Amino acid sequence: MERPGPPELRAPRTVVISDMEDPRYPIGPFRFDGKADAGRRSRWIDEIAAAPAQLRSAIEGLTPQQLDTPYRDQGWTVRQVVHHVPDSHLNAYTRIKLALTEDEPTIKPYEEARWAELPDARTGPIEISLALLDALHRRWVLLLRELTPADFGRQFRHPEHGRTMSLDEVLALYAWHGRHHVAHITSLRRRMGWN
Ligand code: NI
Repeated sequence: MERPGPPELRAPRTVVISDMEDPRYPIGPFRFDGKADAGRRSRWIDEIAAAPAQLRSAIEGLTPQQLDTPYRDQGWTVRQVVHHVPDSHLNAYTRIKLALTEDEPTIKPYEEARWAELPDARTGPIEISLALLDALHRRWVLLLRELTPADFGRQFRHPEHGRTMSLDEVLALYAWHGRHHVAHITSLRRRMGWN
């Protein structure tokens, strides 16, 4: 994506902006190497368990006007980011339960960008989504901590990706996803000097 600034300082088209400089991916894009063991699963579950408190801490003290500031040019506002996290994790929670109780189910994708434009996500009080995320993650972690290695090998099929995903990959993805969106907010605060 093009960066603002005087023409002479603009990066030529051929220069690739690294993941870490891309405001869309403050902690880098999700990558999964396919490796999972008890230690890694336990760390991913710990990250999921910690996410609601980290999101609370990320928004602490922000004014309504700051909450309605996009975290990047053309991006969601902080408020939309906060509401997006439980929207996404409710879907993930459901997909995991489907994979645990059905044989390689095909899951239902959702249009996350359109969900973020619905009135509750654009203007709703963030406390509702923070409370929703608290309860959801407590329930989710209660389940995840009891799963066996065989359970983590269970899969669902994503109709748009055209492949199956194991619960190991899903776990790693959502551990990343919480940190990813918290970092949108903390990096905005840093850039704006809101700390
Ligand atoms: Ni997301």
